[in-house]
Amino acid sequence: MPEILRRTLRDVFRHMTRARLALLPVLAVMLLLAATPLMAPAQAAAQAADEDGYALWLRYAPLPGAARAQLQAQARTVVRLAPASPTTDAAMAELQRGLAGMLGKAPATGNTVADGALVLARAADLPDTVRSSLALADAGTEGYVLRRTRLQGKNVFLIAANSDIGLLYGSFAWLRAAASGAPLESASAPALKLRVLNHWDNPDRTVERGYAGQSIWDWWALPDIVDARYLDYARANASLGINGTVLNNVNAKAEMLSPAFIAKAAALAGVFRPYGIRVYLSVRFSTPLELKETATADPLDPQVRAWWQREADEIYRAIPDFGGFLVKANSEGQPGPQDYHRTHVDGANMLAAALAPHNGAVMWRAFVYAPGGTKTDDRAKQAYDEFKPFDGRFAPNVLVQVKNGAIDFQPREPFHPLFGAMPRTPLMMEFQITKEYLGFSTDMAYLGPLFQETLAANTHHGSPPLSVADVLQQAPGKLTGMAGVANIGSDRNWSGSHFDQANWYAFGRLAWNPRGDARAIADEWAAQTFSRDTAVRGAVTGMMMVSREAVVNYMTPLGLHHMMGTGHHHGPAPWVDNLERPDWNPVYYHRTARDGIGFDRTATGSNAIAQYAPALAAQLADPRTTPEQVLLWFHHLPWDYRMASGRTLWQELISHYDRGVRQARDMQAQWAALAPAIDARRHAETAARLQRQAANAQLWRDACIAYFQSVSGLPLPAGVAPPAHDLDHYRKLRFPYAPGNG
Ligand code: GCV
Repeated sequence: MPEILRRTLRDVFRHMTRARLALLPVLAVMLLLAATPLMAPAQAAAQAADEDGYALWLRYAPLPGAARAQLQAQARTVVRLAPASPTTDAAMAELQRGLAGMLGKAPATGNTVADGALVLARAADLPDTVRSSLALADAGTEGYVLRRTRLQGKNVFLIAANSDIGLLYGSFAWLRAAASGAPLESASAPALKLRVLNHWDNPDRTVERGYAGQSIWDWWALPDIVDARYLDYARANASLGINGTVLNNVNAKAEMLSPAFIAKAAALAGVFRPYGIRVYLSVRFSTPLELKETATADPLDPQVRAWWQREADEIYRAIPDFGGFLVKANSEGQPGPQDYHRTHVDGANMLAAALAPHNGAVMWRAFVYAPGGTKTDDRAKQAYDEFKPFDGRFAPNVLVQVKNGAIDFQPREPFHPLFGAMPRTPLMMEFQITKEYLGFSTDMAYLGPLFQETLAANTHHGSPPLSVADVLQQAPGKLTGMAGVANIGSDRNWSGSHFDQANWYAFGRLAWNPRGDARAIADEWAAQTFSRDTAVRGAVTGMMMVSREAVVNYMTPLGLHHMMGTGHHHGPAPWVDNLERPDWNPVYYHRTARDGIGFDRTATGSNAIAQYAPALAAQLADPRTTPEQVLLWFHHLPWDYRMASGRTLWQELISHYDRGVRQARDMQAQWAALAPAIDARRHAETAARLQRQAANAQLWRDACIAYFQSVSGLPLPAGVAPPAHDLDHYRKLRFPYAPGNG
């Protein structure tokens, strides 16, 4: 989009009053008309067919002429030298599907090597000379090498790997490169072993914090009726290298381990197996007790241990490659070993013993906080306090699964202090892909930058200092992993909005390579999902890269956190101070007062900074050396505190809220200008969401400023628009049917 149009639009939006926002649809049409001539005819043609988003990034859209001819030359036939298996069948089918889409015609398949063949071969299927030129040892058990080479005297393109699943991943990588216009030759292997989605799906098909319809698991119909969609789910995940799925909510029901549900899980496992995806279950710690099969759930009780062993044996009879258990224990009212005066180690190791003979793993969550908020003066400290002393005491098949930050998936959190603090324990990252606190699936917030920011953070532990990504990989020979709380549901477009698909995508790509670049991932996704055209994908990527920061700005800038509405977590409610647990109240976190704002986590406050490595703690002890992005997470500062910009904290805070609103409006305008290049359906569906997002941004901005002003007593800086309503108006807003409270 040309700069002049961008600036004009920005000014228009900036000066719009709320009443005029109603005119946005009209403006969108005007923009559409105005922008049409800016697009090349080819782009305009590309928008013809409406799309519903079901195909995700696996659309395999027809390639433009030159690219098509080039690709055709690399895949005149598709040849399988590897033996037939369900997994190589899947690879062949995907290559056929992808090439048919991109070239307009599926190439012939066979097993005769000819010039221009695309060849699938395992190391064992290749002559020594070719094998040794490929450095396949680096590919490990899941990686691949994509290389032009000579084979049997012919020029071929080789997809090579040490295993069938490597061939499938290599096929997806080859198709991704072809679809997005990236170099076809590459080699890659995953950095982490377990790359797992966590579904928070309930047996009644509600989804806790789900904003994409119902659960995609039709539990009622399973195992007899197996929806074809499960296969597409497997394809999409395998295309990213995701190799595990926890089917049910961490707030688990005991029935999930009943024979009926094991049979349902087994049916899903059967669909996923060729795609390298293992099924896991979240388990309720008190299951044997609740099913009335034992008199206690004490992890040291022999009968309880025997019960879990029998249960594991039974699961593995039904699902031989079952992945293991995910456990939320002694957190938010869930049962756990502490109910019997036992420890997290006792609980995790009991389950680990039951799974070990079958090669299963326990993912034991570190998201714990005490009932009543009584155990500590700062909820942010509890996980570290409880888990750090147990470093090195968990069984080898236990991973401690740690959320990216110490509170709860806020728009921005500093990395969790446990990363780097438990060097003798495999720590597994837990990100939230579903956007519980970032505007559900209505607001656009591309999470790639959030994920990358955490993974790249310097823990200051180790020498040389380890990043969070290094920590995830730090235990050679041990289990490693990354989990993402899924944003997938029964909605036709899978994720509730088209752009939320990018968060699933980014999670998968970063689970494969935690050092990946969020912008490059966005660009790759945009090319496959919308258009290969440089200008279009550039504009889409530009919006995506701003979107999460926009949300931070209009919701919780400068390190503020946990200011959302009660229960459903939609909308601003910084004033809430009456919930039974102190650490459920927003006022507990932002501590707005006449004298200033922010949570003092230095030595004069909760001293949570001491949980970080000394060099980092020293940096965080001083507001001057604390990054402004997280300033109020660590410090309570006076309103007239001077920021790096020269503005006071009060002025700066307000300027962030205003910036967030502007950014939301800018995204609307940028998207409007893309109308000629995107199919009408996906364009309109996204435009409607962006309009809602702009209104949501305004609501957050106005409500928060009204609240802060009511406490600080300060006048608004000159030129700042007052909130549209008084504080009472915002306090009275209710959202009784907000989704995701399943
Ligand atoms: C599954 C937050 C969410 C809960 C979620 C919990 C968790 O508190 O609001 O819905 O429960 O995190 O991660 O266990």
